[in-house]
Amino acid sequence: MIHDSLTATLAGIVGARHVLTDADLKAPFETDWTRRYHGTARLVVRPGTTTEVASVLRACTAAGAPVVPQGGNTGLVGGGVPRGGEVVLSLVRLDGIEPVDSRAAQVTVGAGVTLARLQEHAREAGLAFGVDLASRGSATIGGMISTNAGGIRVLRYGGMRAQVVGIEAVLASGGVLHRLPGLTKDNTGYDLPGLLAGSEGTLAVVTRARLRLVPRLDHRAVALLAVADVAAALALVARLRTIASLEAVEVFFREGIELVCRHAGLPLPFPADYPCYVLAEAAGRVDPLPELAAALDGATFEDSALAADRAGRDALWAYRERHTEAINAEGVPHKLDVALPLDTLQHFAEGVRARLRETVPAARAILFGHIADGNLHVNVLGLEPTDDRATDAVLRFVAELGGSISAEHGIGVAKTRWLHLTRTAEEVGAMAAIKAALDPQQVLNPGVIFG
Ligand code: 2HG
Ligand code: ZN
Repeated sequence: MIHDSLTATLAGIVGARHVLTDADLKAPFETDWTRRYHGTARLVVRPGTTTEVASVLRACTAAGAPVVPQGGNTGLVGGGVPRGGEVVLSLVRLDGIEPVDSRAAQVTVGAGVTLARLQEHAREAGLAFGVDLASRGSATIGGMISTNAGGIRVLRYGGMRAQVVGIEAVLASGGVLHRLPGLTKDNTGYDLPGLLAGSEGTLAVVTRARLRLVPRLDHRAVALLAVADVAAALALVARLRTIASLEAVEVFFREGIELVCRHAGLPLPFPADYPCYVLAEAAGRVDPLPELAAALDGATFEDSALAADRAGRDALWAYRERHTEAINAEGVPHKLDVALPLDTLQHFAEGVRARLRETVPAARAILFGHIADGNLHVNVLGLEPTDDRATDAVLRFVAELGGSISAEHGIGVAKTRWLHLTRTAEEVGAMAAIKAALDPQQVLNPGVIFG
């Protein structure tokens, strides 16, 4: 129902059926995946072209209406859902995908293309995309760039920023930044695609991207290893780093695997249970299993399982990838996504549980993550959504150890209060100056990163 002049203007731009004002229709865009963050949107607008995005932003800026850009709504820090009264700008209709440029090993895709679709598109061309993560079916490329998503292959290919060769993005003014030529070498001033990657929708709205592709590696092998603790897991990481085919090394713990098994109805992988588990994947043009097995030969671990066939690999990955959904099924989690220097990781993994016990005895912590990147996901259950004591205790501990309060999920609205712990006043000031220059009226994602 068209009830105000902004609604009418936007309907004129994108068509009335792409402006959602009914509560039922807006609802899926208003709550994040964890259910912790939600707010009522003034309306949801779904443009279908870059020109429409530009017109929408121009209209919202003219009306002084704040805008929350949204991709697949798989973010975990509240940065993609309204806080209350904003326009939600959904990019999912920008789902065009161009043919793969095989000579350059690049492809240009719309912001609304899902990761799974991009992966399939690259695969058909004999190539692959370097980033992979569990929410591949819903996460969109625009959102992944805006949050500089990481995932399970960062150790081999880097995060999302490293895949971006060019970008098309719209400023709050409606101006379009168009850098899509796919030039591998382009040293002409500031790296705007690099700046927009990880800016969490606060500087511009990504509409299209030119992405780097990598060779498709069809032969894969996965090892699941039970170990005594994080120190033992890191000793395995050191061995695994010596093989060229290494693609992922993940970690999880007893309480996480028990929860996953209960939730998903899976058997425990080994006859006994263990404090800590490492999952490693190798991928190559020839079977990497011998190389993976050789790297582990003589290593210290309690038990192991290897799989090279698809079903076996998927079965081992399920223990890791189903953590997020299993935790969500237990309650509304407080999600902390931290990075630590590797030589502090053992101390952190032990100490964080002790700190939580002291600060909030009711809290239940489940840790897992990307061990080779020093990236642990600390999920805390058993707290009211507004209870920040666990977040405060954990993030202060991270800062003491020289880590980062967000490795890959971003600051969103969830971590703004703690940004100063690991970014200096000069750094935050420089970021705020860039924000003020590109979005002087604070239209784009207000409240995100800076609070
Ligand atoms: C993952 O690594 C994602 O699976 C989600 O980053 C982490 O649920 C989480 O905390
Ligand atoms: Zn992760």
